[in-house]
Amino acid sequence: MQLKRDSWAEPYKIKMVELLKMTTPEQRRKALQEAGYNTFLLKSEEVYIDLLTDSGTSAMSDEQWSGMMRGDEAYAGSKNYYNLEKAVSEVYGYKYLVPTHQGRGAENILSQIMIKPGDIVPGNMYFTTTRLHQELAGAVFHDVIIDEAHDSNSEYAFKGDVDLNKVEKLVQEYGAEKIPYICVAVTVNLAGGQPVSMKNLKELRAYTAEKGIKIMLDMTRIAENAYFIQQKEEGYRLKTIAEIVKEICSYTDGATFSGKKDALVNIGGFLALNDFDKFEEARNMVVVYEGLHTYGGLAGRDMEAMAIGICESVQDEHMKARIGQVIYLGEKMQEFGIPIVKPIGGHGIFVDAKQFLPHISQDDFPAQTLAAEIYLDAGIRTMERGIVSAGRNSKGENYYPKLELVRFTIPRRVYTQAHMDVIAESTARVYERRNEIKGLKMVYEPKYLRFFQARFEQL
Ligand code: PM9
Repeated sequence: MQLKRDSWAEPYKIKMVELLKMTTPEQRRKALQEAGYNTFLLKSEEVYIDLLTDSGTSAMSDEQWSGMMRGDEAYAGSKNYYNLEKAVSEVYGYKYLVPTHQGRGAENILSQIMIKPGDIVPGNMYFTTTRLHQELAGAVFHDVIIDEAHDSNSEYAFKGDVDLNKVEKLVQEYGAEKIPYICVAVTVNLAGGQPVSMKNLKELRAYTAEKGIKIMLDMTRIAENAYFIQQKEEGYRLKTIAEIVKEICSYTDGATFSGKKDALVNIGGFLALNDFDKFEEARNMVVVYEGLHTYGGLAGRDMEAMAIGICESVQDEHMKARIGQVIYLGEKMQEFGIPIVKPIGGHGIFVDAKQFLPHISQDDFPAQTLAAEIYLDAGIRTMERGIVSAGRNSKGENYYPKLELVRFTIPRRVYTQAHMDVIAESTARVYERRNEIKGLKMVYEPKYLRFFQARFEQL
């Protein structure tokens, strides 16, 4: 079911602009070759519309920029840390805060303080950095998301939900004592920005409380998840995003957060916990990897901007425009017949490369190929979210994810409706010539998180 359409006009006006460079097809072909057909290796200057990620790419508000000027750059006890602590406690309700330079800094610390070698960590679909930190700490990740999440055509409203039967099976097989926590992401990035329902979270809380298993939230895009609950879940239509966000957190024991998404900042993250002993461990560990526990790798000004961004992220009118823009692009693409993940998710449009390029086998990287072709057409940069991102298992074998996607990620408060039109039209042009497109072969593969730095050549 699609969300009801009404105006999503932006609740802000534009005060400053950044000029973009337009390139010729020849320039783009050369740039792509030099980048080894990996959009991560393009120079930003070579890109016209940058949909690589919504991470650290949003536009800050005038309030956030003025907060930057109030940076208290003391080594210890900066007032901006206390402002951030207050925002995290008031907006999310967590008791203890450990700031980190970004999300994966928090994932590293959480994994190290919670996981013992041989443990099992269930999660509602893997995320690249999250799973890697769990594995480096000695755990094996198990996907417990509902089956619908792996089907790009399923219209189920809450494709991020955890399948409790899958969790119960793991408990039966390994024992609850082998499961330090369940990692629940809101929204689920690699499923297409798909939300988790409050009903599912409540059920999971009841189940884990009985078994003595903790729930750790990946709350990187929690406000977007809250918007879908408000719009689609019975009983939440009259609740504010802020109320829903707080309720989600109330069913969990702690969270990792990349402030670079929801919180509208270019850098920043944190680990939040409710258990004092675990907080003590984390607070001690942060000084090894990030910096003192009152800055965690961040400048005072970055903490201030994040504190303000957290409050802006849960404003209803902001979220309505944010998701409204994503839906606008998704509907435009559907008008052109372009196969996308349904329903339209929170932070971008995920084009189904298996359906777009059915003649290219997964071993020839259809999503990587499609991201390269999209760049060639008009200089739009997207990201592969398929077999390259999925990487290899502990035996060195490739994972073969069911979803082979190209993510058109929309930075917050950055692009206009006309940009969305250009993106859809460019993608439609590539769709028209899809039968001429050939796959890629990987010629360089880094050991960790290969999608960032791998290089390819055309077949
Ligand atoms: N997500 C994204 O583009 C950044 C680069 S890809 C690794 O989607 C979730 C759900 C994320 C996420 C980053 C992180 C890590 C954790 N969880 O990038 O370290 O989407 O701040 O956060 C990216 P950091």
